[in-house]
Order: sequence, then C-alpha cells, then structure tokens
Amino acid sequence: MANPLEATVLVLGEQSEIFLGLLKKHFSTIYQLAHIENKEEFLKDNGAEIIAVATSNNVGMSKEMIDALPKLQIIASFGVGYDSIDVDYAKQRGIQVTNTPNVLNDCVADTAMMLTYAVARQLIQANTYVKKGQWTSSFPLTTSLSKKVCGILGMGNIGEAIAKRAEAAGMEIIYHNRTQKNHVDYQYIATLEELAKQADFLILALPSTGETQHIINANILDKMKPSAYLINIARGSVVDEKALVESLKNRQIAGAGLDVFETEPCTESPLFEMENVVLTPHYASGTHETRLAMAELVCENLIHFFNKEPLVTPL
Ligand code: 8YV
Repeated sequence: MANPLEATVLVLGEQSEIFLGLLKKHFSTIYQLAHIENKEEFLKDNGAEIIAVATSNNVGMSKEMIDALPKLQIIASFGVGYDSIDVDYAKQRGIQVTNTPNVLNDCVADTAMMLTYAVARQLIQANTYVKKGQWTSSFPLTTSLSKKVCGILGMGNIGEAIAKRAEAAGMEIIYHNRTQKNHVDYQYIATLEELAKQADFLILALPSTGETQHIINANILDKMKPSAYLINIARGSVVDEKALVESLKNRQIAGAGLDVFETEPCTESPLFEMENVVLTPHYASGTHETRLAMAELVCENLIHFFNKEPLVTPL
C-alpha cells in the first residue's frame, strides 16, 4: 500500500475502527474531534486550516459546525442517508458533500426481508419456544410471505433491492414513490393511502426529508389491514412512533419490524413489551463487508478530492 497522502482530515463523532483505520492508512493527519478535550480551543487554533471533514449519518454536521471551519471544502459522510447534515447550507458555502450509496443496498434489503420473515414467521417466539424447552406440542401456525402483497414506499436503489428479494419470496410487489419509475415493472400505486390499504407488508425505504417526516401517521396506519405488518429500515423520523404504538396496542395492525427509531439509540420504549414487534438497533448496513465498503468509499471520495479529481459519489 502506498504512503498516506499528505493531507489532514477532521473526523467528527465516535467512528468505528474499520473507518478510522482506513482513514489513518490513507491520510497523514487525522484529528478526532470527539477525543480532543478542549474542542473550542482546537477549532480556534486549527479551524482555519481544515478543508476536509469525515463524518457519518449518525453524527452528521450542523450549520454551526460548518461555520466553525471557514476553509472547509468537503464533507465526506459514511452512510447513504444525509438528513443529519445541513447539505443546503454546505452547498451555499460551496462545500461539496459525499455519501456512500449502493454499497449497502444488499445488506439493508436483507435486513428488511429478515424483519419481514421474523415478524411473519414469529422467529423470535419460535426460537424461545425451543430454547426454553417449551416444545411439548406444536408451535402455533404463522403467516406465509408467498402470494402476499409487499407494498414498498420509496422505490430507490434500496427499494429495488428489497423488491427483488420479495419477488423471490413469491410476493406481489406494489410501490409508491414521488414519481413512477419507468425502469421497474412493479405496479405503481398513485397514493400512499392506497398503498397502505393494499399492502400485507408495508416496507419503508424512503429518505428522511422535510416532506417525509411522520409520513406514516395515525391516518395511514388506520388504512392498513388488521393483518398487515409495518417494516421500517429507512429512518425513525418517517414514522409517528406514538401513533404506531397506539395502532399496535389496539391491534389495528398485526405487528412491526423496525431497525430505526425516532430517538436513537433507543433504550426504552413501549415497543419493547410487544410480542408482535421485532426490533434491531439500526444495524441494517452493519456487516464487516458492507461497513468496509462504506469506509472505502468515503476514503475514495477524499482521495479524489485531495487529488483534485471528480468525486466518486457527490450529492
Ligand atoms: C448508517 C444508515 O450510515 O447509510 C445510512 O444512511 O442509516 C446506516 O448505514 C450507519 O449506521 C452509520 O451511521
């Protein structure tokens, strides 16, 4: 491996060993702001020199942080979602922003399907049933995926990867998106209300934007069938979690599989008590392989930036 580039990168937040290790391999000076005791003093002394920042979706970058770095030229983020970064303000200031699309599609789509299977086939209960020695009679019957309607909200790259898997499971795919996608054969449903009505499994794969906050609210949950499940691998903010809890309590829907929450990390919630809910800790992209690919893509973007080449995945 070649010597690291003579370049400085300021890293925001606590980042994984995989990510930090790669940054250290590629760039000569890495400052980890989270580990600097007097951040204000550090930013006063070094802020004017820093042109590159590495962050992640769970850490983000606020307008205030951008303002603390007057020479900033690039924000390279680890994650496909960028709702935690003030991208509009960065762009106004002429700062380029990159994310890590596509490399995580498979793992995120796998997680969507894993949650779908887990809620439908009661994987968690079945596992407990065997391990606790309760298998004295047959386990209650569960719900099949095949021939069921999989309604996908958000037919981007992740939505498509989910659709392929759901198709392979024998499901019928319908979707709603801001615009109809010409290159996919799945049935387009013009409104979210109608999608919610028809879906046996409503899978959320849309970005979190100003327009999508609480897009799944009491009104939409009301439209869902009592036998339907909600699966969310997108962002917690797209679901009104209080309304979801109510609808689960009242058995207005059959259950939910959630990888993301309105507040993360989520350490207490009425959802924890619910048998018909399967929860995972926002770990859809969290495999060795995918996190390495994400870290590599952040570094590639930064290398291109320092070499004055076009960025690989600019926003
Ligand atoms: C996170 C994600 O990036 O890519 C995204 O948008 O939500 C995840 O892959 C990861 O948890 C690091 O913040």
